[in-house]
Amino acid sequence: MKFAILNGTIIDRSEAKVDVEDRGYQFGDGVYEVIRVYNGKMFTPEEHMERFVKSSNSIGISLPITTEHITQLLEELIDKNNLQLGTIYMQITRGVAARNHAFPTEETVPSLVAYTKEVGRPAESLKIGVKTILTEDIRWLRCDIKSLNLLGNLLAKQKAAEAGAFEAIQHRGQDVTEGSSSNIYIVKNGTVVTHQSNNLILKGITKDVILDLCLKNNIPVEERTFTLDELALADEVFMSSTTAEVMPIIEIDGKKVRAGLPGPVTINLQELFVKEIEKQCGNL
Ligand code: PSZ
Repeated sequence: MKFAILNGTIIDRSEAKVDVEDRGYQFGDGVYEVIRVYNGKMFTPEEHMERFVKSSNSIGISLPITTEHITQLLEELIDKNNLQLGTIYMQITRGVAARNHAFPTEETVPSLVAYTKEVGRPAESLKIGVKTILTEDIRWLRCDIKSLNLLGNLLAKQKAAEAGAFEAIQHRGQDVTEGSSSNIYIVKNGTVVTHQSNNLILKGITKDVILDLCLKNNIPVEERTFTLDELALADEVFMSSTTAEVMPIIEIDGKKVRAGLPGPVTINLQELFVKEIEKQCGNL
């Protein structure tokens, strides 16, 4: 039997249901997190918890229980579900109330849900890299909030899927922002370049780890906007996310990057990233 967390209690997964008037269901009025689990241990849990609080506070939802309590419940959930390698999905919504755009009264209790999923590492893709497509970024202007409203991201990812690609790289006019569910990097003359963390992208936890690894290993980094032209002329391109880790990009809109092979800086960062995982969660 599998378990899930519903409003502070661990219950049978199949009993974890919310009302049709939950504001998450009707409006996408909530925020979420996806946390990686390796060897039954969460990777960067504090960082995810901090972003969860930040996202949720930015839309005026306060967590009904402390982050320490949530973390403890998540650890218990991993245990009860015998999760070794996978993810935790966690979301909070403004709760259940009669449908109305304006926020409900103070007494409305937020709905907090979490469950686990077994997910392997994308070993083959990490080795050979993935194909991507380009698409205009049509999302709203608060992409820094990890909101449940993902329609723009879904449409982008679907376009990629239909083209047989792994990810869609989004751009606002000439400026590259981020993937549909990842951050995007180019490497030029040994320097790693990625969009600065502002309202136009999600501040990836994986991105933070990668930038920290660059700093500690004397790999030059620039956090700034880069253009489609720079992307086309890059020596290497890669993406990052909680499940994709440091993923080489070998094709963009049918054009090969570096003759279709992952580059040395990308491979170096992959190795450093694995060491960081092993430091926190034990050998892979
Ligand atoms: O399983 C998956 O496919 C996942 S788990 C997390 C993501 C995908 N993506 C998170 C994400 C995102 O949705 C957007 C729009 N930008 C960047 C990221 C990367 O964030 P982290 O590194 O925190 O996962």
